[in-house]
Amino acid sequence: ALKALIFDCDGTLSETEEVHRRAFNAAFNRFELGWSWDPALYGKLLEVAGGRERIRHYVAAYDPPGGKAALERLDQLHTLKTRLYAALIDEQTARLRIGVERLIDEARAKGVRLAIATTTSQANVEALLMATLDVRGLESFEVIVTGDMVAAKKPAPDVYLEVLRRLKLPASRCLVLEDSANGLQAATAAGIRAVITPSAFSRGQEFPGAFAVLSHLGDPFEPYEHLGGAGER
Ligand code: XBP
Ligand code: MG
Repeated sequence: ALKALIFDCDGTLSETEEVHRRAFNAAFNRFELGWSWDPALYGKLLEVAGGRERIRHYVAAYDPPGGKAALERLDQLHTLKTRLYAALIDEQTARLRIGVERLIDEARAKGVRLAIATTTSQANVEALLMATLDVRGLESFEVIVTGDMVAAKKPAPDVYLEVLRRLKLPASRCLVLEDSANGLQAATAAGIRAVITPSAFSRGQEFPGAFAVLSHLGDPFEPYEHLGGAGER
């Protein structure tokens, strides 16, 4: 039987990638870099997981002005981005994606264990859980493994393997919920089945080998076709 659900954070629990994008731009602004990542560019940059890694990749691939100086202050730049992200999460009243809260509550009621495997930091996960579910959010997830706890970030399987190790469960007893091709690759490499709910930034991607691809985790719509199409949406 299914023993645990393992959630990705960004894009899966909530549409946080847009908040990350704004936090990156605000940090670039404060550092007077004159850089701005528009949604189209950010969609491409998301191929590289991890904020620091993403900035490094941007400098290497796009050679923007001030790139070298920015890399010398990469830690400060990314720390500021994390602070700005937390502030945005708090003030913008972040919301969980459709069906997420119900799934968390139903899993807990049935004794299915809950974990998070993410590239982002513990501080960012906690900011989101507190802003959306308050203490219940923090209490619901038994294990939270973040990118800085392991050697390699997604699409490497490390975060998922570490979650399995901490839960003391085999991959076959778990199900992953992910939003991106990178995340799917990580889960698959760890041997865990993954249900994909594409997010605003990953909607165009392909998800080879996904257990299922659903537009969201909400309740299935009960069709009323046999009653003449009433209730269609
Ligand atoms: C999410 C990410 C993260 C965030 C930025 O990947 O790629 O890097 O965009 O987070 P996933 P940090 O949802 O697959 O875990 O700046 O905190 O690294
Ligand atoms: Mg994600």
